[in-house]
Amino acid sequence: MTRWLATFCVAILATGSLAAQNLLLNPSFDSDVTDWSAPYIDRMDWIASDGNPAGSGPGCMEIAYTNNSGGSNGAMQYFDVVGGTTYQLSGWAKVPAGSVAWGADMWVDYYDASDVYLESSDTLFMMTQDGPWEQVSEFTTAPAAAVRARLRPSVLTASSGTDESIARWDDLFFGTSSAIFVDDFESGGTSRWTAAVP
Ligand SMILES: [Ca+2]
Repeated sequence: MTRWLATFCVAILATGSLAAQNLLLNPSFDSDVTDWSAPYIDRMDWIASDGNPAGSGPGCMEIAYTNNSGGSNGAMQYFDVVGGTTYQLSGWAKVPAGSVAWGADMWVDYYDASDVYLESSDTLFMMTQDGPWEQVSEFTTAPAAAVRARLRPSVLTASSGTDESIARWDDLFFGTSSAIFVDDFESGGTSRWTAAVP
């Protein structure tokens, strides 16, 4: 066992191949919101300092939408994916003071080689207004025909009215997760782990 573990650790150090690759550009918003677009919301702004929830620089993205309907809308970024692959998406979100939003949610839309829409995956997060940063994490599997995806970090708007529903996002990740450790304990469960000696 000791020899196996030592060999394994050397292999990791030698290759670094277990590091997860983030398919997103500018996922940490440390200096701006470059590489993200927001054609369907009222504004997308860079906030210089609102803590650093996951260890990146303090900059984050703020999105706002005023056509409140209880639905969601947000910023977006396109990138290539491999059909049939299971990806992990994660990020940190909050609803800042002054926002009427119910929360935040993250959408992934998949497209085929002809740029035809295939399907979406939605992850919904209810959050406390003027609350702390909260980490969100989910898995999603690209349809077999998918070659491209669109990630949409969004704000879940209030049910009605035209006050700003605002959410902030930071430290986004979309990519293949670690080949070995697929449970970061976000669910509160420990079912993937064992304390017994094999
Ligand atoms: Ca940041």
